[in-house]
Amino acid sequence: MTNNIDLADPNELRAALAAGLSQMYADEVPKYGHLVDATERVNASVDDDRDAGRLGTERHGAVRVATFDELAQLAQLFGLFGMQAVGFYDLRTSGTPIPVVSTAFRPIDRADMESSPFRMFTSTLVADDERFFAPAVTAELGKRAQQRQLFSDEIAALVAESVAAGGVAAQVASRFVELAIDVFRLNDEPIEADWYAQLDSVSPVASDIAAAAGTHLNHLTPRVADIVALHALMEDEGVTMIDRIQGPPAWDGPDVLLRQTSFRALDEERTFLDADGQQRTDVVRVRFGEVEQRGIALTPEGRAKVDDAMAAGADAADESERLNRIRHALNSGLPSTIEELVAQGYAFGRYSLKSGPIVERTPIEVLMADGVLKVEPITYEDFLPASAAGIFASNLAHGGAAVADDSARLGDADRLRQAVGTLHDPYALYAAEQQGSLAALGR
Ligand code: OOG
Ligand code: NI
Repeated sequence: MTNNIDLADPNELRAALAAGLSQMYADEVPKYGHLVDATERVNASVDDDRDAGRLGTERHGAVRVATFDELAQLAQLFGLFGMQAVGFYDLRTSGTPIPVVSTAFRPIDRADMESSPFRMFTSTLVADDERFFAPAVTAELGKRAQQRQLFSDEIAALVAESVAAGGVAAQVASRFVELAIDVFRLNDEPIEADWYAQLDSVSPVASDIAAAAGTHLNHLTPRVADIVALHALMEDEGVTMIDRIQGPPAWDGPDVLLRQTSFRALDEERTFLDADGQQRTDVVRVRFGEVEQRGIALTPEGRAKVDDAMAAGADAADESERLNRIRHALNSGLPSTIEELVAQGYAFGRYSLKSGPIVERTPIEVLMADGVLKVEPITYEDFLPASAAGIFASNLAHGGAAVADDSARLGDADRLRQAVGTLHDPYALYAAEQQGSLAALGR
């Protein structure tokens, strides 16, 4: 039997979700509106046509959940918006270990990304990691997780129906988007003060995630064409930014990977419930504003060069020294043109015909040298664990308890993979896109 219900286009659903979340976040965090406005001004003044068609609406969000079951629920929800899980990030292996593992939900096809460039960095608390949580705390986390509900009954039913139907019925699309946005709205149920404090002493990320009754958007990040200009503009306009721009700085070659910076977490009022039953208002600092600039996607070889360069800056005396060292290492470690980066296997590019025809069996190098083919950078659509850890850490009120062993626990990658169904490897996606561009030329 054929199913004749009319399904909504996931690209349109995703665009509506991104726009709705942006509106909601501007209401919740007024400085976000300022950031978006400043980003638009910088983008209008920068002469760079890379991804120009999508810069205005491009955002990534960040959310955090308490269990792998909750992650599985979000994977279903995001799947209906055309967003798949890509990449695994273990935030416990960083300078300031955070007790979460993460992935990013995003479109995996170029055309879908162009249509609506929205992604969600999604972190899951590893509640049974005994390096962070005493057994009693793990048990309590588990008990409370059973009781909390990310989804209202209405959206839970819509998700189940839609998954079964292979998409969201067009006639319920706007209600579905509205309810999905509500999943990420800050909820105002009072937070148990003692439980909050207990988690907070382990990590402020743990208390943010697991002491609340649901999840909420942690930040929403616009993409800017010149992050250095944006950082300076925000400071000029009276917004204190963190002092560092994370990620590989400008060098002789094209922008690579991802650069990010943020403004400090804002004091926000929350209602707490004391043990004696009294309610009081207190201030927390967990949400913030972040902005990013994206460059070319790198292969594992290119990535290793950048990681080495970043390490070369690690023990510099100050920020300008750090940037100089990294720049120097990048300039001496990598070729500086897109063509060479791609040809030498350091970066991913999209080949297209510049002036034909292609004589069969001519090697790519010759076609490039003869000006028959051209190559454009494939944009890095993912995240960087060191920057993510830096962004988490620079905005926390405190670092949490010290953890002696910050190695990865491999089993948790498998748990994350199981929760999301399919976990895509970012390198494989970029490589397939490059290969696809060559195949399309008939080679
Ligand atoms: C996520 C931090 C990481 C990024 O852009 O790297 C992140 C969080 O704070 O929940 O958003
Ligand atoms: Ni972010």
